[in-house]
Order: sequence, then C-alpha cells, then structure tokens
Amino acid sequence: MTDFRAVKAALRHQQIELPSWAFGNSGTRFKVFAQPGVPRNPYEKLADAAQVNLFTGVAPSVSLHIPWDKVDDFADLAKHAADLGIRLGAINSNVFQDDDYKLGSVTNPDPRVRRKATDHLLACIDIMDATGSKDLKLWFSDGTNYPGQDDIAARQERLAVALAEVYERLGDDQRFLLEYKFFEPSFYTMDVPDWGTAFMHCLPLGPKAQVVVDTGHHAPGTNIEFIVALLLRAGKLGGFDFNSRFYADDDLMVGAADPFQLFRIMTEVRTGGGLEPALGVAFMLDQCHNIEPKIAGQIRSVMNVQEATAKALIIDLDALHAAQAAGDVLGANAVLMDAFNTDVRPLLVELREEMGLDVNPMAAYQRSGYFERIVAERVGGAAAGWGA
Ligand code: PSV
Ligand code: MN
Repeated sequence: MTDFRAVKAALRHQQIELPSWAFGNSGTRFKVFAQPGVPRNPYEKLADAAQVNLFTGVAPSVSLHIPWDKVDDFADLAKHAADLGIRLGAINSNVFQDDDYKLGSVTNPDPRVRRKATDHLLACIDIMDATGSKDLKLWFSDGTNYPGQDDIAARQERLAVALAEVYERLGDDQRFLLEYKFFEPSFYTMDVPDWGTAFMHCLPLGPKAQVVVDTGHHAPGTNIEFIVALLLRAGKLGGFDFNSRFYADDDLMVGAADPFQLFRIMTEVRTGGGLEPALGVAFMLDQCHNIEPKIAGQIRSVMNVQEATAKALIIDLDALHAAQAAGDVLGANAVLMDAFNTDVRPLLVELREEMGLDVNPMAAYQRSGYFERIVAERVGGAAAGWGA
C-alpha cells in the first residue's frame, strides 16, 4: 500500500537546482535567437531563478558557471541570492573556452596549459569558499580527434594528477562531481567518456569525489537507470545534470523527450535510497531554452522532475518485491507500469496546497506579470548568454 503522506514528504524534500545559464540566450552553432527580458548579469539571472522557486517551491538553489558568472564579490552575490529566498549551488568550472585548451586542459600535452587549467579549478574552490557552495562540477572537453594524436594512457595519467590536486584542496564539507560525456567536442576519444572512467578516477581519491550523470551524455539506447543503480550502490552518485535528448547532447527540457526514461531513472534513485537528503544526490538541471521562454521552461522542467519522482514514489514496493521474489515477470512489470500510468497531477495539486503554493505554478507565473516587467525594464546592456 502506498503511504501518500510519505510520498508528499519526500516530494517536499527533493530540491531541484537550476542552472544560471538556462536564463541567458542560447542556441546552436547555427543561430542564437535573442529573447526579450534576458538577464544582463548574474544578479538578474538569480532574480529569474527565484521566480521558478517562488512558484514551484522546490528549486531553492542555482548552479553558477565560471567565468560566465564571475562577479567582483561572490559573498555579495550569495547575499543577493539569500535576499531572494534562494542560495548558490554547485560551481561549474569552465576549461573549454580558451584558445589554450585546443588540445585539452588538464590533459594537454603542454605542462603550462595543464597548470593554467588546474589553477582555474582551484580558483573555483576559492569561489565555493566565498559562496558557501558544496559542489564543484568538473566537466572536461579534453580528448583527441585522430588516432595517434596523443597518448591515451598518458592523458589519463595527467587527468589523475590534476584531480588529485583538486581533491586535496577541497574543504571538509566540499566535494567534486566528475561529469562524463561520450563525444563532443572531441570526436575520436574523450578523456572522460563514460561513467566507468569517471568512477575509476573518483574511487582511489575518496568520498569527496563522486560522479555526476548528465542524462544527455550517453550513446543512444544506453540504459541510464542501470548506471544510476550501480553508482548509488557504490556510494558514488553525486548527482544529475538533467536534460532531454533526441539525438545527442540536445539539452532540451528534462522529461520532454522520454518521460518513461526519467521515471525509470527516478525509480532507481528511490529504491537505491537516493531521495534521502542525507545521501546528498544533487538534482540539477543542465538545459538551454533556445526557442521557448526561459523562466517558464525552467518551471516546466522542475514540474517534469517532480512528476517523474512522484510516479517513482507511488510504486507499491511490497507488491513489486513479492512479484519479483515469486518470479512473476508480468506481475512485477505491471506494478511498475501501474505507477507510471497513474496521473499524479492531483497528488501534486494537494502537495502545492499544503505548501501554500498556487496549484498551477505555470499559470501563476504567467499571471504574475514578472515576464512583462523584465521585458520593459531590461533595456540596454548586453544580454547574458551560454558562453558569454
Ligand atoms: C557539457 O556538455 C555540459 O554538460 C557541462 O555540464 C557543461 O558545464 C555544460 O554542459 C555547459 O552547458
Ligand atoms: Mn552537464
């Protein structure tokens, strides 16, 4: 029997972190379509993110990307966040947008470039100290395009050296989350292409090194929930970068392309204990809203994660385990599908009423007039953007 009070309690505790870059202009290499009212600086990005939290009630933190979100005074930015009722979350390092990094950052054959890249990662931890952020997200575009271009094993060694230095610098309550991606921008080898490579690098370093699963970073057909189950079992699932993909790293709204996959992932998270706040699994979004409005796009994404989580939480685990133990293949599958096919929106309406929220976050945001206000106010200045 499903305990709906427990389901709602778990949903209240799940916090979904928003990416600052989702509020800036973004696009493809073909065209960035500018949108009206887009933030001009990190302070305005936080103001927009606070709206998402205001209406959903479960998105109280924002990931920053450095140097995109570089400000003179990070403590002041953290105070601004607090004034808006939110906080600064993970710090994302960026060692992929400098000419020096053409042949790699921490795995570059040139020791000068490796030093520069590692120094950036250490500087990100300085920022974490100022913002109170607990997580450093590491993603490396490093890799090669051609067989023979560089020594694959030597690059792994350089990576291990850099990660060890970063690990050493972490404070007691800080950790790094190592992100993998199977291709792009490197096409022959990526230095961290998959969860196994990330796991291998994290394992010897210790508990403050964990893996982050970006749902868009796998080959088509990859069973992501299997990876999630394994990482959770090993205590190495640091968190998610949620987004949807149809083809490659599309960065579309989470749950838009394949809500069933998102449900399967959240099912493994639930059964593996990953919804317990103590486990520290970070539920982050890593998305771009190229053609849809950005704040509304984030609200939709948060609601999609919530719906998938709710469906995972209403699975009748007693019935599932009984069917599994009895070898009842169809019965076990039916328990899962019953949960997936349940309309959880009435449950979420109840939850929002109990949380003092409008039952329809999207409609409430659209009624609020915030969008019209920023369009009128944010005139002049340079709009923020992915890569800006
Ligand atoms: C790389 O594709 C990535 O997923 C990393 O998380 C970056 O920090 C982010 O995208 C930038 O959008
Ligand atoms: Mn990512």
